[in-house]
Amino acid sequence: MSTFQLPDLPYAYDALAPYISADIMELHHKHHHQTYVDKLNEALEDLPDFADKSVEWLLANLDTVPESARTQVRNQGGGHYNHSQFWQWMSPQGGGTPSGELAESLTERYGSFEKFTEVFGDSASKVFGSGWVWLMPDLSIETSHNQDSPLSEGKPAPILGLDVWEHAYYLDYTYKRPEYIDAWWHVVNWDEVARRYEHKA
Ligand code: MN3
Repeated sequence: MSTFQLPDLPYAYDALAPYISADIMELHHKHHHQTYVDKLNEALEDLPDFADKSVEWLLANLDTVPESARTQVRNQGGGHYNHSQFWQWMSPQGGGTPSGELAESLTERYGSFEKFTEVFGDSASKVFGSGWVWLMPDLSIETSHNQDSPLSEGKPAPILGLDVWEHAYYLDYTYKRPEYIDAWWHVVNWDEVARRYEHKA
C-alpha cells in the first residue's frame, strides 16, 4: 500500500505574513495538502504494482495507471506534488531578486527581471478558474488547470510555480488575485529556484 505523507513546512505557518497569512498557510498545508495526500493514498490502495512509485513517476506515467484510478492520481497526485514544491519555492527570507546565472538568463530572455515578473504575473492572472503558472527550466512560462503538472505532458519539472487556486489567497485577498500575485514576489525563495535552474538536466 502506498503511503505518501504530508511533508513538514520548512517554516512556521506565520512565517510568510503579512504576504500570506498564518490562517491561509495552515488551511492550505494542514487541510488542503493533507487531503490530496489522503486521497492519493486511497486511490492507490488496491494497486500494489504502484506501491513503490514516486509521485513524480506516477504523474509522468499516468497512462500506465488503471483507468479506474487515473483521474484521482492525476488530481490528487498532482495536488500532492505541486504543493510539496510550492512550500519550498517560498521562504520568510525570500523576495528581492535572484542573483547569478538565473538572474542573467532571466534578463537575457525577458529584458529585465521586472519584465519577467510582469509576464509571469500576467499569465498567473489569466489562468481561468483554478490552476498554476510555472517557470520551466528553459525559462519559458506555462500554465496548468486544476492540479495538472507539466510532468504529465512529458516535460521537465518546473523550477518555480505559483498556486492561483482561490484557496491560496481568498482569505487574505478575496477576489483580488493580482494583489496576491504582487505580494507573493516578496516570499519567493530565489536561492531554491536558482539551485533548481543550475541543476537542470
Ligand atoms: Mn493549493
